[in-house]
This record gives sequence, C-alpha cells and structure tokens, in this order.
Amino acid sequence: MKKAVTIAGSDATGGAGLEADLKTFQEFGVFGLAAITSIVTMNPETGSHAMSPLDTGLIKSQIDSVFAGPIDTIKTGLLPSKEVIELVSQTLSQRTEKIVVDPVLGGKSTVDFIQAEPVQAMRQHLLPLAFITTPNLREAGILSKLGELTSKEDMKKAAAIIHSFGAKHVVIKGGARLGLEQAYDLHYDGENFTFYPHPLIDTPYNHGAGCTFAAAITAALAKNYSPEQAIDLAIRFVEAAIKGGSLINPFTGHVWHGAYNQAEKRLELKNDEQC
Ligand code: PXL
Repeated sequence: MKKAVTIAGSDATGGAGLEADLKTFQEFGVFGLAAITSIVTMNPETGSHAMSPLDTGLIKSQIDSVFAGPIDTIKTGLLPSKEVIELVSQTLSQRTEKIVVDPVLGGKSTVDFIQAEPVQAMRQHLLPLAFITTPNLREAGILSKLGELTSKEDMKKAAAIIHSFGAKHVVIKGGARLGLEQAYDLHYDGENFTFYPHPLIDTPYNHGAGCTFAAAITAALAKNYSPEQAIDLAIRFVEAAIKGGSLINPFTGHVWHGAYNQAEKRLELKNDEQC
C-alpha cells in the first residue's frame, strides 16, 4: 500500500487543508497520514476565518509519529510561522521521499495567514527541498517578489525565480486572474516551460481547489507517476471536483474531492445498464 504524509493546517469546514489532502489521497487509493500545524475556523455568523497555530512541541510529536514507519511521498500545506517552517524544513531535509510544497500564504476570501518573515523562511529553507511546488498566481508573485502576475510571460519569469530557490519542478496555477479564455497551468523543470491549458469553470464553489491539486500530485507521485502525468491527472481531478462543488455553508462553496471517481463510477453504471 502506498502512503502519503501531509503536514498542513486543518480547515474545520472540510474543503481545504488536511481534510482536502486526506480525502484526495483516499480517492487515489493512497493511505494518508497527517500532522496538523494549525486549525482554521470559520465564524458561522460572519463567514470570517481565524487561524490558531498549534504548539510547536505538539507539531513535532505529530511529525515524529507520521514518520514512525515507511512512507512514499510528503506534502506540506499551511505552516503558520517562521519557527514551524524551520522545524518542518529541518525534519524534511533528512528524508529521501519526494516532497510536494504547496506554499500556502492565505485562503480565498480571508486575510493572509502568512506574513513576510515566514515567506522568506519558505524561500530559504523549504523550497530547496521541494520536488514539486505548486503556488497559485498570487503566491508565485509574492515568492518571486515580482508582485502581481498578469500574463503567461510573467508566469514564466516567476517560475524561473522560484526554481532558482531549489525547487526541482515549479507548477504555477493560472486561473481566472490571468483574464484569458482558458486556465493555463505552467510547469517549469529548469529546462522547459510547458503550459497545460484547461477550461475555466465559472463557479464560486472552488474552496479547497489549491490543496486538492497539490494533494492529487502527491498521491500520483506516491504511485510512481511522472511529474507530467501527475500534473495532468491532478488538473483533471480538480476540474471534476470544482464541477461537482457545492455550497457547504452560507459563505463558502467547496470542491467535492470525491467527484472524479464518483463520476467514473456513474459512467460505469450507466454503461452496465446499456449492456
Ligand atoms: O486554501 C488554502 C488553505 C490551506 N490550508 C488551510 C485552509 C486554507 C484556506 O482556507 O483553511 C487549513
């Protein structure tokens, strides 16, 4: 059985964070383990989010627990402080598994979780350990210090800078913010820039899409897919999740992590009926 570890925040509402990671791993048939770094809660009256970091000692004990046996791949998500980024980087520098770094800096419709100091720690300590890193446009703009990225050319420049921090593969997710007729995700491996065009889906039900994308890549790598195959599969997995999304509370529409496999099953059932 393939096993993947996530070191991430908990999104109590179940769309993003380690909830998204574990659900996605399971959909890929990969056993998920989790170390929680912080808990993100939502005020049911106002819809505003708050982040409560966990005690560093408790984070460390969880990390020791998840690595008590052999595992196949590792994903990092929300790391709430410079201290936690350094702790996680120190531990992961001893590991040989492929590491997917989702450089979470904030959440949709929320204030930033992470400020300048932790971002610098991420550039310096965590990104050099990344086999794949998956910033969105905003995160790529901040990490590269290029600011707002508004074109495919800007994405290439940012990818090259982030690659120079030591991440082997940089995947920048370019969605609606690009203002183009399609979404374009960019993959840069230090040699080639490859754009993956895919349909823009016009829906507000996309909370958790970023975490789900990185988790799908982590699971696919655990199953020995190549980076290119993993990216392609993750794009299709998230597309189904967004299409299947729904309003989980009065404020946020979440992706549905189960949509890809359920859609396939429904298709199989339909085919069976026809036979
Ligand atoms: O989508 C970014 C994200 C990551 N991790 C946690 C979150 C969020 C967004 O809300 O809550 C725990």
